Amino acid sequence: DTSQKWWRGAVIYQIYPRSFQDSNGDGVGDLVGITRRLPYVADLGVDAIWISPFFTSPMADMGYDVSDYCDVDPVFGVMEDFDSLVEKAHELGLKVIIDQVLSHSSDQHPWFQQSKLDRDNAKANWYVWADARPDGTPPTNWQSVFGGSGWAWNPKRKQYYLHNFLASQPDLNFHNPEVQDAMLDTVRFWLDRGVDGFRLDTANFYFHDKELRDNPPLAKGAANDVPDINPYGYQDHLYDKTRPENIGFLKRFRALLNEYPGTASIGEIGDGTRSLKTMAEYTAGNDRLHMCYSFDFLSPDFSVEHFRGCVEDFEAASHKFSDGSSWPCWAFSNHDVIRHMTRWAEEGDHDTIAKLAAAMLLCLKGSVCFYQGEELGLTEAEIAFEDLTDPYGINFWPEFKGRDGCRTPFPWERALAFAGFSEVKPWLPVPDEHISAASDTQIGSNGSIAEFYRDFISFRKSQPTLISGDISFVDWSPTGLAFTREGEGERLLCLFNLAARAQAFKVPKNWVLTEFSPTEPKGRAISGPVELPPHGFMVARIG
Ligand code: TEU
Repeated sequence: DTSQKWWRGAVIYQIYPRSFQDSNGDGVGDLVGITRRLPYVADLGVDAIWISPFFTSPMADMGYDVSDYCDVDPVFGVMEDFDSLVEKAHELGLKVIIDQVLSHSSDQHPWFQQSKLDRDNAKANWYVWADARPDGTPPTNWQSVFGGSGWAWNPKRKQYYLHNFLASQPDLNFHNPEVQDAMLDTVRFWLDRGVDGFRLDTANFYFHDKELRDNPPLAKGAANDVPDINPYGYQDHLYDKTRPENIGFLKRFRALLNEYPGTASIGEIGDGTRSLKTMAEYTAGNDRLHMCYSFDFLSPDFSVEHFRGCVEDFEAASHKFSDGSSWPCWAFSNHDVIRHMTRWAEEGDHDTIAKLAAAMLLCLKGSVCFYQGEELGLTEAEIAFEDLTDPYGINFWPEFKGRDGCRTPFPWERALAFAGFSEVKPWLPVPDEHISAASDTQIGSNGSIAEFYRDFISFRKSQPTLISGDISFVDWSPTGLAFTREGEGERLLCLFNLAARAQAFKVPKNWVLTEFSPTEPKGRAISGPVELPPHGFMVARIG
């Protein structure tokens, strides 16, 4: 049934609930606000929304620290608001994906509150507790992604507990089957409320090495997925994540989803140079995750070599772990990284680069996640130290400024206070340059970035080959990305000029090209070299 495979090739729009739309005048976005803005999202032509966590939370990590997995945090509304959101989304033909943070909870969660009391209470083994080494230091050298040791001391139990992120995000012990069951119960809770899928936060962090072996060092300069100043990046994470036991849990998770036909999952995989391999492995066959997404295209690297290398590595791994049917979900921006318009800022016209990036993402094989505001071409906001809320940024300031700069409120209407996000001063400022890019200045305006997103999304939808056709790269130039998409007796050529100067693509002798760029289908036959303007692109049919 193809309707149940909606996720394969889907365009998913990520909503960061704190910053989408405030409806009750407290300066923080909420579920009612999201529901109000769903028609805008549906009009973009996307298939699904992914909403970052809105569950009960002390918000130490802005909701990625959950203290009740089965309720809505008051700042975002009440359960009925979520039910209305799902109803409205479905009415508009949008699937709803929620963000499950199963790997760790908040330290305020009743499970942890009990677990930390002593070594033999009913929840004593629900988290990862271990004795100090003889000299009192933590049991392993494992680091926290957010800085410092991954272990925190609890004076009452006289033991350390593991936290891969903040100390207030203790790591749940998935070696304990009761924990797995409890987490799957929370998944079922939301399935019963009608959600269509899950984005699984840190899906490769569920298990740790039971023997508590130290991570070996990673060679300096080797690729890592955290800021360079962070010691976390200089370990080879063999033992604190991506453990073999994980697959067993993913299978249990998938079996549960299979009871609810038409649901889907996306695992977030941060695994350094191994991410692409892990993504392919976790989505191989039909009994694990549906899709995975890595940080590879969330990096500052905007080179042909990088894009090509990542896709080729993924495809190779996909053929190793399955018949080539592993499924990626690519993203250029999200709530954790500098917006790609700033990350990839280079010489050239802002709007042209924004459109080039959108076209590239939508021509790749796989599904796609957009992050709210990228359809407006938003850049990273500059946030003063005093306004920072992200502990990750506060820890590493000023070398790393944290994640607030991509989390600022969505600019809706240029003429309204706070761009229509809220009637009061929002939790983070709305930068001036975002106000002038507000959605009301772009929607309906010919040639705008937002209209381009809309056109290209519908173009992609009309071309099944762009969604699931095989991808293979064609040599062009160090700044020219060229690949073909092939399927169902059809072959498309996709060309992207990543350079700020024009360059020509020499069409191989035996190819006859018909240009069919999305916004103005020209249907014109091409002979001789294809001349692409600075940051230009083209999709053509190969005859
Ligand atoms: O992110 C996982 C993760 O590893 C990120 O911390 C990433 O390394 C970093 O942001 C890159 O700059 C997920 C969520 O997306 C993030 O918001 C949470 O803080 C984190 O998990 C902990 O739950």
